[in-house]
Amino acid sequence: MNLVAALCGSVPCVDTSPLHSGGVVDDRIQEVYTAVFWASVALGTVVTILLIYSMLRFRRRSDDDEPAQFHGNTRLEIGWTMLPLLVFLALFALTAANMPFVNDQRTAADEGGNTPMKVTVVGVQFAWSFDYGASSNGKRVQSFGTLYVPSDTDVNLDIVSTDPPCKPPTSVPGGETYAQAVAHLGCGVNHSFYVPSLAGQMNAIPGQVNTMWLSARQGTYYGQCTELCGVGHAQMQITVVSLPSNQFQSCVFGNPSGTVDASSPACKPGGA
Ligand SMILES: [Cu+2]
Repeated sequence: MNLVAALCGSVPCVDTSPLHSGGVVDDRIQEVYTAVFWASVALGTVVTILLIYSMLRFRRRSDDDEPAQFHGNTRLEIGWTMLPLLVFLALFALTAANMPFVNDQRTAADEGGNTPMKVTVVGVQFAWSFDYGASSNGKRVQSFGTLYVPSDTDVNLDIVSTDPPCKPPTSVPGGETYAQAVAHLGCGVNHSFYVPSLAGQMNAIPGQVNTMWLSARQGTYYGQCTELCGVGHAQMQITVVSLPSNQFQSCVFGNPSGTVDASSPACKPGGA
């Protein structure tokens, strides 16, 4: 049982720990964090041992005890400058080398020539909606509160915000993505999309399209808006349901009316 579950007691409670990874982006973030953590533990241990040794070995033993007088030690000084610098540069290089994977949306080149799937995430006071594109009859295919994704599949997310009096558009001008059409409305407040088990957080800012991506192993994951956005901020919870690919297709695109019916068996984990 983890700490969160222990704290919840009899209250319904979910695991949102980034330490319980649900996909490759969080796997990669954890690899970097683990390296930084153990480097910090090793350095902290060495410094603490040296500190305690120096305090005991070189302490003043009586009131008229004069400490040894000396000038700097060049080799020692170069050593204690270079060692932290090298550690710092190594951690910087490790982070910089992994940032493009974590930050940059997937391209066709990453997907063997196929265009990666894209979902537009719209933050409004006080809910999230998810737009999967237009159905064959031109209607936008959207779900509310829950993001459905095919399992182990790279999904690009365009993150936008709009709030009343603006309404998310029902159709999109040619040459624009749905996210750009929402951003062009230019109204709203800041929200932030964060599902810790899957990826880092990304702000939803009026007038702007922010991008991220995730890939989720089969399962259900939970998140929350992390930008205080008004009185209903706490209600802005996020559920991500990762379904086998064919089940995802029938859940999101299987309904002739173009709406995603969260109560249909196709949209339930382990359902039809
Ligand atoms: Cu919010």
